[in-house]
Amino acid sequence: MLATTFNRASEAFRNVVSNKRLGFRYLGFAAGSLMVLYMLYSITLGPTDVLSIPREVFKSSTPPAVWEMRAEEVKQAFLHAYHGYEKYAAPHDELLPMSAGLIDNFNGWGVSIYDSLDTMLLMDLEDEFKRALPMIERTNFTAATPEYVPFFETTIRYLGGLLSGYAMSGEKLLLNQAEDLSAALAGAFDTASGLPLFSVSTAAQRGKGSEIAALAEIASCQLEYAYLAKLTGNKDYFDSAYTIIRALENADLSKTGGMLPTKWNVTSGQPWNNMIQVSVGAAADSAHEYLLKQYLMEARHDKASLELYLRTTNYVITNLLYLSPSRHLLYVTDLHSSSLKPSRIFEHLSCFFPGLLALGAQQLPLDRLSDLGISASALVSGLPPDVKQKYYTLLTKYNLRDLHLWAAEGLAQSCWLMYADQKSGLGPDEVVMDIAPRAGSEVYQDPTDGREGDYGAGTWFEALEKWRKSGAKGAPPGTADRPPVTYDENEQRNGPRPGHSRDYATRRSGYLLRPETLESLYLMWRTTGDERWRERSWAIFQSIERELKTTTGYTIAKVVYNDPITLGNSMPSYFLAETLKYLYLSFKNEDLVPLNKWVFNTEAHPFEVFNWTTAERKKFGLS
Ligand code: DMJ
Repeated sequence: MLATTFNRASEAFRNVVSNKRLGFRYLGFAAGSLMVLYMLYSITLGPTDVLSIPREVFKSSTPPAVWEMRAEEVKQAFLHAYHGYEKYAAPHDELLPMSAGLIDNFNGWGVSIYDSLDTMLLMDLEDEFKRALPMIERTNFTAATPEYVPFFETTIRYLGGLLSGYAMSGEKLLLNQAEDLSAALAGAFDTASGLPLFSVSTAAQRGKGSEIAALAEIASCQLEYAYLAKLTGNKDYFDSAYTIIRALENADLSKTGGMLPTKWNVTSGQPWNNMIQVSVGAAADSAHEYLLKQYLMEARHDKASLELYLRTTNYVITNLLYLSPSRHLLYVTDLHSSSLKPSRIFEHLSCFFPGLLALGAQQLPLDRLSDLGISASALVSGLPPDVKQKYYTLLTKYNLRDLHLWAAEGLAQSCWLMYADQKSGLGPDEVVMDIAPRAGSEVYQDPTDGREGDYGAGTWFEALEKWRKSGAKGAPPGTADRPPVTYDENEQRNGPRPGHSRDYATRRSGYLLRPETLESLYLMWRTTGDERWRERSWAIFQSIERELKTTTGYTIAKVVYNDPITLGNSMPSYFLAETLKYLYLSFKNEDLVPLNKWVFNTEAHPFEVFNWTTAERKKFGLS
């Protein structure tokens, strides 16, 4: 708006100068006003070459009633899966759908029941919910077997399920069990730093695990424990959550340019820098998610979490995003060892990241960070000068909200194409992107960009800089719609015909019923209103129905590109907690879980946004 005011002022200035009837008095006045306006403009917005590109929002022709029918189909899918679990596997952990068998792979307390509670509540499945309660009541979290339980998985699935089940139903049993469970898990925090150990004996309340631990496993319980503190008033839970937040805040991140590395020492509470890896995929993913979500869940109270979120997302945008050589697919990868070289592996697990960026771009005033008392210099303090320079360039040349959204759009599209490229319509778990175009392949011409730059093997941000400096014409690199590239049988076996490369090779060929892509497609649709994302979710759901439905439930695929695909024998509990929930929410017209009122934990269990009261602040020692 100020930019428009500025343009109008310059126009007025030009008119004044050209109007011969006006004397110098007026000219002086106009020039003075212009100076003041310009100063105001530069202070508020910074440099004048900030890029901002208007975006188009696609509306699909699918009528609302059809979306409701699609949501109903997902509900039926959930019922089919859950009834199969009840019939063949309850109260054990998970169903083995190909053999009508069962498995106890997550403590043997019936993880599928806990993970399903809030999905049932959202889908109005009262009978299933009522049948689940007695099974939950019977769980004894401190029984002698299993001897040790994994802290991270137990927290996100069991504790998360109990807490959101309570938040959505008010059923006191669920809160009581949540308290019992967290008391049983207390031994996990028995480290010098307060960062949790990998596993814990709930009977002996004793933690166990290596001193060197994965980021995701030490920093993905803060939402659950802060929420529990809010519900119970118990300071121990609050301390558990905040010890982790403060450790991340005070860690020395100079070796990784402000980014949280994947390995940490739980004794010192510092990053383990012997073999550095930075990533938003396996071993790191949910820790990044929780930075933004902590800030949102506590009604934007904890500025440190927000600063860390901004710092790490800016790091990812400038360092971990790349374009594939021919199709210019935008992807996120990880960097290894002291040279911090990209592995070019693109994981399904990383596909939560575009949704996170979209959520942040919707919920935060990214282009007016000064409103939150955050400056560019605060985000780079303590970092080496070359890194500072990079951040400075990033933060001032671009509208930060646009930048996050472009990254979200490009990544969400690549995540979707991993599915759409396969005949089965199901995406593999990991691919490795090509560095250079394959021999014989022609340069892919993007139909909507209308132009194709030579972006080389550098980062996306470098390509973006080239695009900006050459006039920023067309869509930013990697963001425009691209068509799928499906291989025929011969290409699948012997490699693509010339000019038909997908730009990647499959590294892990299974689709494990994972939610990340569907989670991002849901968030992209809800936060931008663009229905392309919703239609893509529908296409994936149809593939799941066609390829993975069994007589007892749904199963994973071992190889997504075989024709017919090769099936595995597993129905993970996150399929009930996350995959089907995000699908259902994508097709319901009503916004059942408004993103300004609820925050999803990393297992898609929604917690309600809350404020700390004055009494709680005093009790917990919050400023
Ligand atoms: C889920 O259990 C959680 O989303 C976790 O954070 C990582 N991914 C799995 C499912 O893929």
